[in-house]
Amino acid sequence: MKTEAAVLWPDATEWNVEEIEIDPPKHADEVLVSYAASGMCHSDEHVLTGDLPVGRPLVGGHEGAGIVEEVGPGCTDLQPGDHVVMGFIPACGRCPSCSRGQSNLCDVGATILGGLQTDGTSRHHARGQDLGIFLGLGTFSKKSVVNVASCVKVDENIPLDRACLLGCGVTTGWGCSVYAAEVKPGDNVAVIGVGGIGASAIQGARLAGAERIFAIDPSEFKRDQAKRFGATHVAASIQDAFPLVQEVTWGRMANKVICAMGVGRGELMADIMALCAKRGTVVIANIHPAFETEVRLSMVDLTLQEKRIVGSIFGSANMRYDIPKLCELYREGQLDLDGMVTRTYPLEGVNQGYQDMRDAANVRGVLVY
Ligand code: CXF
Ligand code: ZN
Repeated sequence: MKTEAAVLWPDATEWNVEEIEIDPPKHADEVLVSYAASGMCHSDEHVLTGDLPVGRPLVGGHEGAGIVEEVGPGCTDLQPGDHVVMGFIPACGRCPSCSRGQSNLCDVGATILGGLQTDGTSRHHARGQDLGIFLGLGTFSKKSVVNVASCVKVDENIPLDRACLLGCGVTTGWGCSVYAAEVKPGDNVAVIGVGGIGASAIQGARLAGAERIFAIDPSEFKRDQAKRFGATHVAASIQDAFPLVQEVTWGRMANKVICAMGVGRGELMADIMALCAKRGTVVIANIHPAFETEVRLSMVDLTLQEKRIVGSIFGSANMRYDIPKLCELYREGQLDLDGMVTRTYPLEGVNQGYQDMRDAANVRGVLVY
């Protein structure tokens, strides 16, 4: 069947929206999903810039939600009509990581990252070539064939153009505060970068009972947005944040620091660590350039003050538990997804959406199909 998708071709510097051909689901673990919406996460931009080296041609997008249209032969996990949010890392439920309750590190994720189906073939084609689908999803397409391990069934009453954010940014940010940083009531928390992840980390810190939340972003618009999600203090830079955090916490600094700026830079680490309290935790949720190996860091600071640096992917969350839970928090008015969506675009507006992200005009842009 034919559908429309935003494709990244070799050497291209922007997304090309065009007609592509999709095969039907071939195996019992494959389903055809008609996407309703896709968030525009920074990671797709990292693919475009090469900070995340992923093979091309590639259908972009990995923050989607939609309705199952067709299931593969023998599939019993899902049925046509089911509403699903796509987890950007599949959770097979059987591998050692899933069995241990760490489905964000699922082994199937490694096979799907390259953008093919688990049997190593492709269901997506254009211009006589096979197409990869980013993270096994390709949500910058109106339809896609995906693995059941990537799908989380959700209640039909959650709007899909909001639920899509749970497939990456919101669960990542919320989980960074709640799981990776383990924010406790009364903690002082600093969140660096107020995009989709940062805005959600602020909400997670608020829900976990943080006393003060410092949001750090050079954009005035984003600093203003941060306040609506629960930030108590704002600063335009890490350097500006230092005296502020120092003064407000009587020199004790932030118990938890969450790095959520679009692209991390190793040379900033020493200044980031200076924001962190004794026995505090710095969570690295953002992407650094794939080949960066150098970091400016005082190692003695780690020993003498017992500071910790923790990496986190997908907020260290378990999507089959956390995505339905976040749907409930949204329904109960405790998680603000509506405020996260600054602007929606049609699929053809994908390049405009990313330009708006570069211009810091979006907390999150969403493509609505
Ligand atoms: C990223 C993390 C690195 C691999 C690609 C996806 N996370 C979400 O945007
Ligand atoms: Zn993402």
